Amino acid sequence: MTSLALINEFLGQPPNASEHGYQIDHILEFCHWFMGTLFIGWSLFFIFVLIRFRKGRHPAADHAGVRSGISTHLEFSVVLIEAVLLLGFAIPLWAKRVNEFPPTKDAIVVHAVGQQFNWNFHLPGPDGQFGRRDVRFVTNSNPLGLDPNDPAGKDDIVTLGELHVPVDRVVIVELSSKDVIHNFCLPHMRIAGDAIPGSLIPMWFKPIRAGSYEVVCGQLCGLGHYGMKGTLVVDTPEDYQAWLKERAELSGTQNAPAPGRQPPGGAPATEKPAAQPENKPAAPPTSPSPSGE
Ligand SMILES: [Cu+2]
Repeated sequence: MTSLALINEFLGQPPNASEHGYQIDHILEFCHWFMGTLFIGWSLFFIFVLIRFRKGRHPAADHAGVRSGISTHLEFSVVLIEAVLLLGFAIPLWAKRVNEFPPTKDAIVVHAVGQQFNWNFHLPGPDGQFGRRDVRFVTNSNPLGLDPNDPAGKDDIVTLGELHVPVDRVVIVELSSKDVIHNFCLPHMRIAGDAIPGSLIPMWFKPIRAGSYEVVCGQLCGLGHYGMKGTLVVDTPEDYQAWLKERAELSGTQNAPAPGRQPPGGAPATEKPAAQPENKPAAPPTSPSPSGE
């Protein structure tokens, strides 16, 4: 399926790194070829009509119009192809993404919280339980408002701008936002989802290639939107365990670890400033974290 990358590549689509991505690429590729063919076909037809029905040849209008059925057949074929694309490919693929979530016990579950203009990531730590979050506890050093009195949150891992996941494991990202609507977009994983204040919106993907990938905000969210980028590092299982261990040790020494540290064995990532703008969210940041994952 990688040989499909012709128009996609030409239009700047980055190489796919997720399990389901080739299906998205397949539809994009087909749609681009189909639309290109239609564009050329209709353009040629338009030019033909301009010449064929010019005033010099037809001084008086012909009110009977077209007598052949070719155009009807052509238009019906276009409608048919579009219906097959929509009903046969696009809707089933979408339904699969949103309805058929893999079981959380086999997945890496992560919370991604958008804020102007950064991505925060919250991992449950060794106990597998997300600590409670409350807007009352939000400070510069505790950007997600982790409750210091909740034992489940003691080992939680919070990072700014950089998320590590292991390769070949399903990742479920639960999205929310501290201020305005953002969009958590992973172009290489062919997936994106809105991050909305007060909501917890899940999305999932399975990375199949280790490497360092861009996380962007896909929703115009303010003046600094252009800079709202992060890094998704897809590690080998060994590197991932080493990173988890390092972060767990860090979270044992401080409640919310300073962001932007270079992980061992991780791919290079942009250093993010530790200081964040003081953000008093207008809405509660998220609903309480779901437990038991
Ligand atoms: Cu944003």
